This record gives sequence, structure tokens and C-alpha cells, in this order.
Amino acid sequence: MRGLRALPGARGGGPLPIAIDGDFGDWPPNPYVLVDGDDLPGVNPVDILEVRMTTQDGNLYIGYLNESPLPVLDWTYTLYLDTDSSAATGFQSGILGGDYMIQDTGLYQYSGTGSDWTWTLVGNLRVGLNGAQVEIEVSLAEIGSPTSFDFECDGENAALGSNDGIDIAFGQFQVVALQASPAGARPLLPQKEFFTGTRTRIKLPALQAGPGVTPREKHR
Ligand SMILES: [Ca+2]
Ligand SMILES: [Ca+2]
Ligand SMILES: [Ca+2]
Repeated sequence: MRGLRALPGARGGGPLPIAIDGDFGDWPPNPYVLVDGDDLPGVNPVDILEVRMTTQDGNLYIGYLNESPLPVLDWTYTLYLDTDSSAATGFQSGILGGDYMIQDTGLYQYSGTGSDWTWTLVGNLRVGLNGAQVEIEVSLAEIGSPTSFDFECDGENAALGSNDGIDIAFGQFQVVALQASPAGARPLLPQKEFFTGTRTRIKLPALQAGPGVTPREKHR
């Protein structure tokens, strides 16, 4: 399900709606920006430089800045949203408990018991990829209208058949704080790390195809 958007001119002179075109130039000033840095060594084309977020008209906007242009989005980026800030609920990634996941153009809700790769498609999202920038729009209502959430963004190089490094960025986004401050709120507790292949790799079964995209295997 696509997020609702306000029509231009319906905002009484507020900022223009963010266009989902893979260009951050139309974002309001001072969004949340989690800087990951150019930290993935070797030939790893999927390398998160920053994850940005903001809200507008009941929607959450997510932006990825990759080190280099991406040929496709596919499952290069997987974003887990821990919307109840509880690692005990949702998919246990090792960092958080992901209640929702965004992968490619799909928004999914976790429907497993914690360690299994069981997701239910909520709907398809508007996604724009342009070179090294990706923009995604998701209705906050579709992820339970959280006031804050923890997130983990995994950049998976296996998706491009290249080196198998996984770049991980995680942090916390305060929805209410940002909405209360149009100029934007800075991130709380930003953290970052990267992973280059010492974890045990587990191939998880693909999902049953829904009306949208099927999430790809998760490597842990
Ligand atoms: Ca844009
Ligand atoms: Ca990085
Ligand atoms: Ca959770």
C-alpha cells in the first residue's frame, strides 16, 4: 500500500512534498542523518555512507547514501524497524528485534517466532533509486505509528554477487521529536559498525510470494 501524500498547495505554504526520485535536494533542512562513513574495505559496492530520515504529512521518508552508484536496489539494502524498541519481539537480528522490514519496494511485518525468516507483506512502497541515492516513502500508520523506533540497516554485497561484506548501520529515530521540531532533531544514540564475513552464514528460505516482492535470504 502506498503512503498518502498531500497535494501541493494543501499545506498553507509549508515545504513541498518530498519527491521519490533518488535526489535528497528536496528534503527539509536538518533531517536525521546517521553517518556511517566509508568503512567497508575491499571490493564491496554496497557501502552505506549515511542513512537519513524525516517525516512529512504522516509519512516516514528514508534515504540511503551509498558510496558508489547502485545498478539496482534489489536486496542490497535491508532495513529493520524495531517499532516497540524491544529486542524480544520481532526478528532477532542480533542487534534488535525487527517488527517491520523494508527490502526493495516491500514493507513487511514480522510474523515468525524470533529467529525464523517469516514475514507478511504489508504493501509495496514508493522507492526511488538514482545513482548512489535511494529514497523510500512509508506511511507511519502502516508501521503502527511509533513515537520512536530503533533501526538496523544492512547493506548486503552478496545481493550484487560481489564480495560478501555486510555493512551495518543502526540507530534510533525519534518520530515525535522530529515532528515537534520542524527544523529537525539530531539522532540519539547513533551507533555504527561493519561486518565483513566472520558471522555464521545461514541461508534462510525464501518467502511465499505475495502480491509484492519476495524478501531474499538473510545472512547472519
Ligand atoms: Ca527527492
Ligand atoms: Ca559504510
Ligand atoms: Ca521489537
